Amino acid sequence: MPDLKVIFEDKGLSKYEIQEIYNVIDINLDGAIDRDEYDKFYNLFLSKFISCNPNNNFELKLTEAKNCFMKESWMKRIQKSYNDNNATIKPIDQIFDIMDINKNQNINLSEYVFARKVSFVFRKCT
Ligand SMILES: [Ca+2]
Ligand SMILES: [Ca+2]
Repeated sequence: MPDLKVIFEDKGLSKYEIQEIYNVIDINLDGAIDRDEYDKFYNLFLSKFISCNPNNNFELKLTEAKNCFMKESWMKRIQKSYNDNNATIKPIDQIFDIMDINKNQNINLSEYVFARKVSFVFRKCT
């Protein structure tokens, strides 16, 4: 199994961001990442993030996020409601801005995982 801490540090994530990601991966909260936890994280988060990020620098620029998210059914639904109402603002720009917590015009893995986690929690509330 890859040493995620080393990989994440190499990709420029801070200790705090790495810890936040670990808290998501470590489902049983025993402080260690086992193969099952890693596989779940990979399938739910990492594989998607990597596929959105062809140059593998672990940061999605707006154009990369657009190319990726606009293919998703959830994004198409949001876009359709804006189109139906002749809105001039672009929802992808707003979503990108919300996901880009530190406003550096890139979405890193930590920001991506946080947004996915929050959207999942809200979906469970409804
Ligand atoms: Ca664990
Ligand atoms: Ca950012």
